[in-house]
Parts: sequence; C-alpha cells; structure tokens
Amino acid sequence: MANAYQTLGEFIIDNQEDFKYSTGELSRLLSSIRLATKVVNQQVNKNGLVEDILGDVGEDNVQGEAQKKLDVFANDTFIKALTQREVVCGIASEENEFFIPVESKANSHLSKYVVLIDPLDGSSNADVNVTVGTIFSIYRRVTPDGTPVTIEDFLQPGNKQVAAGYVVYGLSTMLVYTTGNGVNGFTLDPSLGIFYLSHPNMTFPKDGNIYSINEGNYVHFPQGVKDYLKYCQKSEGDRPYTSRYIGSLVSDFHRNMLKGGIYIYPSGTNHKYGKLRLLYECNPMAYICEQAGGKATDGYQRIMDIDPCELHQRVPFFCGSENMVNKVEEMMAEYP
Ligand code: AHM
Ligand code: MG
Repeated sequence: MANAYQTLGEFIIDNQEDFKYSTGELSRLLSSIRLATKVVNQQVNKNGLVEDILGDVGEDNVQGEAQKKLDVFANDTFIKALTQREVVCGIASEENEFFIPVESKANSHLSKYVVLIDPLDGSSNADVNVTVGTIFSIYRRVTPDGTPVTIEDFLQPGNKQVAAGYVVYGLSTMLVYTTGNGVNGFTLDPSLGIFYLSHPNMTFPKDGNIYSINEGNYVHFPQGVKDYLKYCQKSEGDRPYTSRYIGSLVSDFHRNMLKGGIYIYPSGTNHKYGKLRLLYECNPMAYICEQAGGKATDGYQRIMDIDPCELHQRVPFFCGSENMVNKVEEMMAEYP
C-alpha cells in the first residue's frame, strides 16, 4: 500500500511480499541501488565543479590522479555497490563489453539475481548541464544457484524481468521503479538524503500529444515513421502535436508518462537496428511503460517478447501512450 511521505526504504520492505520468491534478497538489492543512486546524484549535482569529473578518461588532473568522466564514475559506483554487498551474482553494464560475475566471499549466500544497467543514460547531456538518468533491469538467474553466472543468465527476454527502474537526475532527483505490481516514483530530499514516495501508482495516459524523436535523422527513417510524423504535424482535431526531444531517454520517457506522449528511436539507414540497447534501455523502460498502462514495441512486435542474442544488441524502440503507439504501428504495418 502506498502512503504519502513513505520513504523508499519503508516502501521496499512493506511491499516485499509482492515478490514471487520473497526472501529479502530483492529488497537488499533494491536498497543497494538506492544507495548507489544517492552517491551518483551527489556527483551529478556537482557536475562542472569537481575536477575529477571534468575532462576525458585517460587524462590526469593536477594532483596526478586519473580523471573520471561522470559515466565512468556512475558505472564504478553501481558496480561497487552491487558487488561489495553481494546482492547480485552478476552484472552487465552498457559501459562494459562483458558481463561481470560476482563471486561470494567467505560462505555468505550469493544472490539469485543479475542486474543489467545503463549507469548514466544520455551522458552527452552532462557536459551541458541537462538531465541524465540511470536505467536498471533485474532478473533471476536461469543457471543453477551457486555456480558462476553465464551469458544465458543475461540473455533473457524482457518478460522475465523481476524489477526495473530508472533514476532521473533532473530539477529534483527521482527514482521510479516497478516489481510487476504498478509503478511508483520517489523524489529525493537532498537535505536528508531520503527518497519519499511522491508519485504513487504512476500511469501513462492512453493518449497524448507529445512526440519525441530525433527529427534530424528524418531522411534515414522508415516510411512508416515518416508517415506518422506527417500525421503528428497535420492540423486536424487535437493536432498538430507538440515535439519535445531532450536526447535523454529517461527524461523524455518520464515527461511522456506524466503528460501523455510517444518516444521513438527507429531503425534507419544510418542506424540499422536503431540506437538503443535492448537489455539496458528498451526492456526496462518497456516493463515500466507496460506496468503504467503504456505500450512498447519495435514498431511491429512487443519489446519484452524479443529473445536477445547478444548483450549489447540494439533494437528500434517505440514506447509511450497506448493509442499513439498503436497509431504508428498501423503506419509501420503498411511497409512490412
Ligand atoms: P547513451 O546510452 O550512449 O547515452 O545513448 C542513449 C541516448 C538516449 O538516452 C537518447 O534518447 C538517445 O541516446 C539520443 O540519441 P540521439 O542523439 O541519436 O538522438
Ligand atoms: Mg544509454
């Protein structure tokens, strides 16, 4: 049950029994993500000030210490929080070529969960002080407990996700997540370092009037997407719609969920399979989207039913208010 001013920590514990296999493991895992989020948030808020965060990886700062870009810092922070607390048996990150097995130290019981993460999505926005995000996706491993994780544990379709969430480092920092029982959003009070439940039971409006796409790629788009854009821009009924594109999936998605809208990153002659990664970006956002009553497809089929074949696989992504996604799918179907 969602109560106003409930903290995220209280909410995780109170809703523990929602999890199919409730042993407290998933709660500990979510708590570790919450902790890492606060650490990353601190650095995001100081972005542009802290010397370590400025500059490119590989350069040394004046103290001779290796400089770290914000996305590297975020990646290290999440990996550290998850491995040191032994709340996962493996991690795959958009920033790492291979998955990271987590081995249990001493005799402590190793978690059954794997996490896939995009630690700092939209990171090119960080250089210009515009909102960035974190996206995470959690699965139960499929290989036997106690054995080292394998690639199979990570290459699961999105419909097997146990939980997924995102953090938006915006005017305020929000963590939004689902464990398959609706979507709830928590806002960080930076003075106390506590996330409070601010957006219980978030839902996607069935319809909307915002479309988010990088229109600079127009010439590369499939004809179905070009037709849909013409439809959005036509003066008829409640159209033309409004175009809004931050270039940070988390922020574009978040706004569209609150106001009603669609996000599209299609395939194109310049991006054969689109740009976004199935495992780190599309599946978790699709899970949240569906849990909030929206729809997420690759233009033809449900994102969460795609069987992944590699860790960094890209797919076209159409996600948002159900009626808007249905409309663009109708147009895509004209060009199978
Ligand atoms: P990233 O994970 O390298 O940051 O790329 C993902 C981001 C999304 O957040 C955003 O919607 C998209 O890339 C923007 O791409 P483009 O600049 O091609 O429009
Ligand atoms: Mg990303």
